[in-house]
Amino acid sequence: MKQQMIQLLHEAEGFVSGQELCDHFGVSRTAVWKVINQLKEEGYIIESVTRKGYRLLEAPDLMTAEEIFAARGRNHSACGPVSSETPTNASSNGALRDIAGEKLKMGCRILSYDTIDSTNIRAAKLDEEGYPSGSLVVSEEQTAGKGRRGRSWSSPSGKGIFMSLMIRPEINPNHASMLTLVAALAVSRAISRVLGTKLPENALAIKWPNDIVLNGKKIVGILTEMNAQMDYVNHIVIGIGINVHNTDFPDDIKDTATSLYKESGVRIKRADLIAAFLDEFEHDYEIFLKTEDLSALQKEYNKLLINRNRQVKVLDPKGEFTGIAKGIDVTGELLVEVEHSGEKAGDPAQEIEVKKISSGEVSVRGIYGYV
Ligand code: BT5
Repeated sequence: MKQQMIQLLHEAEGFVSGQELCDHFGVSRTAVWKVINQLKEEGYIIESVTRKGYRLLEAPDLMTAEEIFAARGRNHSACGPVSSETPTNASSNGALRDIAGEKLKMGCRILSYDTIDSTNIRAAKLDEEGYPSGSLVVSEEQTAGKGRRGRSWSSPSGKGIFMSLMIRPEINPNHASMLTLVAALAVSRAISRVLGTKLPENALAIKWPNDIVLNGKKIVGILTEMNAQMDYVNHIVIGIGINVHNTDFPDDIKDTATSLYKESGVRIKRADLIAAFLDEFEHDYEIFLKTEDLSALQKEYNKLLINRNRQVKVLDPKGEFTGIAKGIDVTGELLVEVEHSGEKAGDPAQEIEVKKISSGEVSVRGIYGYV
């Protein structure tokens, strides 16, 4: 009843009468009043006026299923029903896979935690528990937030968005790493949508392959993990960490990390950003599934690419080298132009080799500073 009450209050244009709520839920006025009080305790600001009823003035900054669905409802009427924590379809045998042309429902189930080790670890279990593709895990805090290759992700309580989306795409496992780039694009668009003109123009950029930077500092990290056989994807988890309200950071990242609040001065509602991400990702994922490459998204990604036409250092285990990053190709590999001098000094015949960098093996650093 609480969940539906939140939904009703969000959807109402003005007041909802006490009688309407009693009739809707088939309960007494006292029962309605009790739930309203419970919501007030959780931070909802609800006005109650005799003979008019109840009106939601402000919802708290919670990342619950109710708040995320309410936020989606405001800009995306085609969103599915309010989620429950209970899986409805106990199938992990491939019957429920994401196929191009079918209606995809990202965020169709939302599991929301106060604290968790890592949302990626939890989301990886959803498949065998029978949750549908598109289920989302969110947490206020992570005690063991993961970065790539054993690194960690700073995840203090209430400061950020820590979320993981479990999907079952019907794609070749070799194409899965491109989904990190699809997600990066969707997060960038979602941030632009929510903060709009509050951000300076061109302040938001992508550092290939998985960081989003704002004014040259990292605000988003993405960790995509796959469970697959040689030719078959069981499931993929896309984990996204976004620094939202942070005002300070641990020493080791204080020079390279920032938050949406620090850069814009605006305190957004995290549910709004999650809702915008789900809309954007649903859209781009559908496009990606059609071709299993980035042909339709490459241009937009390259526009946002901070490394583009800049000198980068490629930390390849086979040997470091520097070159000029030119952008991604349709498979998401970064094209880096490397200049080879001619045999003799002063030889004008310089050769330019274009190396393709795939995200699994190497990392790319700017020559000066973090980006
Ligand atoms: C990433 O790794 O950037 C991927 C981070 C993914 C985090 C999300 S949160 C939800 C989901 N659940 C998880 O357990 N993980 C995902 P990588 O490119 O390896 O970057 C990690 C590095 O970024 C660290 O070694 C630090 O230097 C830096 N870092 C750590 N926390 C940060 C933060 N909050 N903001 C900016 N930089 C950070």
